[in-house]
Amino acid sequence: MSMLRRAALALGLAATLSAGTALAQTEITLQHPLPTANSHYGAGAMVFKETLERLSGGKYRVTIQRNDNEREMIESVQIGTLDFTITSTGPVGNFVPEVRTVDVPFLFRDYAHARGALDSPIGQEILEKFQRRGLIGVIWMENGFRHLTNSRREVNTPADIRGLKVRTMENQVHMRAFSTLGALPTPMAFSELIPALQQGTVDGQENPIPVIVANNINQVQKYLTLTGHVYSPALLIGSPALWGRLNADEKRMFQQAATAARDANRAKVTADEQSGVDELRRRGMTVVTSVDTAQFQTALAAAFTQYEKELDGNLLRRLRDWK
Ligand code: EAX
Repeated sequence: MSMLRRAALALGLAATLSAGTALAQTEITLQHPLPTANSHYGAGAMVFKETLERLSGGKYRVTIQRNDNEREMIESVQIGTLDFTITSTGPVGNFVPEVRTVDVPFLFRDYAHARGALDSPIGQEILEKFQRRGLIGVIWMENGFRHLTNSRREVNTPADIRGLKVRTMENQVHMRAFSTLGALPTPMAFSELIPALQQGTVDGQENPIPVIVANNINQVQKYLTLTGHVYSPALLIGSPALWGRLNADEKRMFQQAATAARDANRAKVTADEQSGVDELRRRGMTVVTSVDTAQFQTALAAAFTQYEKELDGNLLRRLRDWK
């Protein structure tokens, strides 16, 4: 066979193989509500992408997109038009009621408590409730302890919150807490938050430091009070349509990528927590750091009574008592 013919055959074979590989490739789309470059969700999303592409030898290619409407993303995952979302638990309780339990104010003592309890069999038990609701709860991730910002005044005590129109997530547990404190909770998707603050439709909002920093919320809010009133978990939620097509080995691969994503996400929260408050002061916010959280917990007594009635009291106690 001539040299030319051998070269042509080799090229043809390479083209077929690459086409075959390209055909075998599966595109995965993951959406989350924050800037990918410098946010705690973005850190997780990037590691998920890198880990899954590496472990699958390129069989899976992950595209990361931003979508700041968490309810919309969860609905898309449920109907199978989106493969994965990283979202806070904000709207999740409307799809998986058991998740409302982890949104109770002052439930978790600190980050170690929250991470340990959610990574324990108790947290796994809640993730297992997702499938019957048409979702796959892949892994707990993290948004962080939420703090209050507003444009009207310094907030030092629960009484200072009275009368403030506070944007909350579309989350019944949070809304009850703020109405118990005498605020006017105004639920809306994250996508509507900045315009609402700019137009003065609401006076304040509450979010973890990483979210406030990544979205420059300091540009539309003057006062920050480190209330730490509730720990905000996040989740990697997958589509049953995709998950059902994975074999056991592939599921393990996706789970490995999810674990690596969670660790990167939490590391970014830890870093942002250490530097974020000083950064927000530098950007001009007035920060109240010493907050008597016992006063806030006392002011929330009526809400806690309701939570005990409406939510799974046993699950609440197990999460609260986890050590
Ligand atoms: O998940 O809606 C919110 O306030 C969330 O904390 C934000 O989208 C990050």
